[in-house]
Amino acid sequence: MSNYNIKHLEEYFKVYRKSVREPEVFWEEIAEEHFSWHKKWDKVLYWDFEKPEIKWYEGAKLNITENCIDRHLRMTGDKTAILFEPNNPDEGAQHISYRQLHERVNKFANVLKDNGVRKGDRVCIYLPMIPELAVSLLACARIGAIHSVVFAGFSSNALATRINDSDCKIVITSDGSYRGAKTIDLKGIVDVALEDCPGVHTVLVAERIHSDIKMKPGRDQWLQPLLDQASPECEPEIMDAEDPLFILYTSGSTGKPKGMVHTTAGYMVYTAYTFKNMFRYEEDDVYWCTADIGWITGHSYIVYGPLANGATTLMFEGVPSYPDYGRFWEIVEKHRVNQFYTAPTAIRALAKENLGYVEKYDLSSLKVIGSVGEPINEEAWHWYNDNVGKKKSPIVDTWWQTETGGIMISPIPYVTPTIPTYATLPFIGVQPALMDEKGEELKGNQVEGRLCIKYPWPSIARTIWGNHQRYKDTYFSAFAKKYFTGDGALRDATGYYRITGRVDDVIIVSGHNLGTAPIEDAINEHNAVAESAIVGFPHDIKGNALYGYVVLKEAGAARNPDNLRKEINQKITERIGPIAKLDKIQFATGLPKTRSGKIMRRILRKIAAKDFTNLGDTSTLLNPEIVQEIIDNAH
Ligand code: 7RM
Repeated sequence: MSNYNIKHLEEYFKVYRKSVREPEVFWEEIAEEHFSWHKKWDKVLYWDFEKPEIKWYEGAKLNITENCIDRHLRMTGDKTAILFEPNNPDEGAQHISYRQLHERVNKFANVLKDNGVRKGDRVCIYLPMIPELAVSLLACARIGAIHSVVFAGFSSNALATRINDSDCKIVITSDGSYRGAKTIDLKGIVDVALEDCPGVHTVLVAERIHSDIKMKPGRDQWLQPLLDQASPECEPEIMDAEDPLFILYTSGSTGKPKGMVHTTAGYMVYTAYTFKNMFRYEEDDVYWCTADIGWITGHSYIVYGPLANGATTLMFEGVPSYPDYGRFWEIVEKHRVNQFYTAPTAIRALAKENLGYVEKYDLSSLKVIGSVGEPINEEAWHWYNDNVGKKKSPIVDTWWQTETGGIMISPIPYVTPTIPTYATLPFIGVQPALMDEKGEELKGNQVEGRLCIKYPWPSIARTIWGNHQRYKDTYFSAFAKKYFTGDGALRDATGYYRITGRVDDVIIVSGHNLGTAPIEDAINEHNAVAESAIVGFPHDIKGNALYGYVVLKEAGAARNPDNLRKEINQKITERIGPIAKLDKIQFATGLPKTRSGKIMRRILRKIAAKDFTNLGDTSTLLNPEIVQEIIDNAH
């Protein structure tokens, strides 16, 4: 037996040891017993972290949508697969059964085929959190097309970059989206993006807000009439285990976003297995992850992981503050939600509001509550534990990344004792290592270093789309034969892990990863700007906020500084999106630089955090005098 469902701490340790001693035996049993295959693998694992190259279940044949949909039809075809809760509560929820999902996915898949999409083609999806979003991912997977979802909060510029990088010929979008009391003109954003995307020949448009949009003849088509005419049968394309399933972009510390490539079999096995264990999902549970499907959390733990387990997964279109700050809890009560998975930034935002918004609702259905996206601070952890979990539902603080595909370090609820701010123990099959600056592994407990993983797990991203060298440089070069996460972590006396945060130039703002370089590029596009540097500083809701130091070409240009600040943020909104706007902008006559010309961000970070002591050795700077000027003008 494969221990698919871990129930005790001793069992966890036993299975963990097995997964480390005999990883291939272990992952073979999991794959064999819990999924359907057209053909089994020839080899469970091939790996080489130096090349790097990783293959799981090589030779196996499958289609992930058969595992996520078809195989549930006979026993639980009428069970709700997707429970859609719209932005406006008065619109009423939609229950989409597995049978209905099957039909909708097949029809959508046929529409894609009719529009020339073939196995291996890339399809860009730019949709709000409506059922078509989940359906479109699965429709791509049905026919072996590679989906590339772009979060619908990104700007036209960011969208165009992603469309072109993966050479998408087709874009799926909607007329617009609802966001609380506002609407957003998604189709307008797509239209602007496509001015720079000559390769796109087709745009399929879902109708959501019934706005008056322009349809470009020969390129744009309304989705619904095509779906109405499509056949509800679509034979799944039989895929190889290592065929790409999707591309998802994530920001790096430098350069353009990285298109992380996830493949089929390993991703399926790992997301399904982690979903089952991290949320202790049982037959009739209603599971809700508040993330957007535009991020990896939504891919793995709204769509693929839950559906592979035949779960009911709730999809929420709206925001936590609309119609009021009680919305999350109203939804939990209304649908008797059993597992609730959200981000620390949402917890902190809600903790600021009146407790009455939480107390008003019956949250007794909750069994497990989760956190993801950034370190959860102690205060937020306690608020969540006391007011949402009522000190009885364990908090699963799940650490993982776009690149890891699934949860890597996390408590298993009702199994692993939790401590605030600790992600606790590695999941089955995950072998973490903490490294010192010299590249030596820190053995034993009570150590702190850079977090690496020394052995492959099934859902590790296999490459960066179109740039394998960058994949190697970013993840496999800092430490020999190890995957480097970019995070720091400590291991306490009992072997528990606590993630301390990024050690590179990625800043996590409200749970969104932002690279400093693209933001600086956007600022530097402003005519008045000579150069700039972005750092993060602590913010009580967002976790981190952005602080920009901006050097102007002519000092006098800051005569109307507030206006200039607005223009700079406008540039950022255009190039990246509103999530990357700066909270503070300080104009400076120069930036502290090393003799080799590198900006000393360490100093700028301290100043932004109002920590003016211990700025470290500034004598090696090219321009040490600038530091005092920057301190004097700091906000
Ligand atoms: C799932 C996701 C990845 C980065 C990662 C960390 C940070 C995520 C936690 C966390 C502390 C956590 N993917 N991070 N979860 N830090 N505790 N539980 O967020 O690619 O968007 O971000 O997020 O820095 O490297 S992601």
